[in-house]
Amino acid sequence: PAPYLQSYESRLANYNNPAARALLECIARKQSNLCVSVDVSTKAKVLEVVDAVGPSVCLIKTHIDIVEDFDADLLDQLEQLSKKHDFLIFEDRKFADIGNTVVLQYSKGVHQIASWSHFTNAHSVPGPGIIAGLASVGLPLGRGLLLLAEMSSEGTLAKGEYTEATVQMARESRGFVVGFIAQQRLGRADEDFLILTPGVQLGSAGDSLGQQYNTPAAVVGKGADVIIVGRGVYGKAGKEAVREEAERYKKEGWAAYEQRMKA
Ligand code: BMP
Repeated sequence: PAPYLQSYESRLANYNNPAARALLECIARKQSNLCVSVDVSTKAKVLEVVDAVGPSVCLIKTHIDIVEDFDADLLDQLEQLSKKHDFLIFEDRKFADIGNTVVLQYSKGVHQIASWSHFTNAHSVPGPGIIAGLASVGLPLGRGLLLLAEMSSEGTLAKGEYTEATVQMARESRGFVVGFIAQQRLGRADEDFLILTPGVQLGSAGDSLGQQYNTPAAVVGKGADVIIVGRGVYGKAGKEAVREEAERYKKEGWAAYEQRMKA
């Protein structure tokens, strides 16, 4: 069968990148293909949500630039929580500039993303120089890159030839580019890329600003290896409700994976 129809453990053989390997191992160990997107804007709230969902996730996705009271202590505490609960970290930075600029944005500034985030992502629109730039910083640190090949939002231009060209760019940098942010399996049947899919929620079709949702079962059925859920989890009121919701998505995501393996 195609690589993506095999178990997460067996797919380890297809990856040299340390971040991709650590993610596959974590998914298998925790039986979780859930990534929670923690899109909240204070340090206390970030840490509360991460502590609540930590046991249920393989990956925490951040938008670190929305945290009003960001400081280095937040990064220390995030790292402690990642050890306590056993998950990896993905800063959803969506780099989109020339190679020289993204080198600086990835390694310097207030956030120093490369120093703490196992994964980050980039748009392919500038061309391969963006990958070369990010790789020059990230590869020595064992980081992994995801390319935005598709988006979940209504009217996205990331489709068709753009998506295909993005897959081709990934093929040419396989040591660092480990997969895609996408809505479905991409690449040839004999290729193995990690597919991380946002726009996932149970019981909502979308929001008022163009977001479009599918269920965990639907996206895993189309090839998602990791489901990314934001408001569907952190949007619940209270730490206990957030914890319960994360467990619910974890179970849904894993059941869908087991279903896919049977196909
Ligand atoms: P929510 O589940 O609350 O709609 O959040 C989705 C998250 O995934 C947001 O952080 C958003 O930035 C991100 N995202 C997305 O929704 N669609 C994409 O195509 C790519 C993304 O990174």
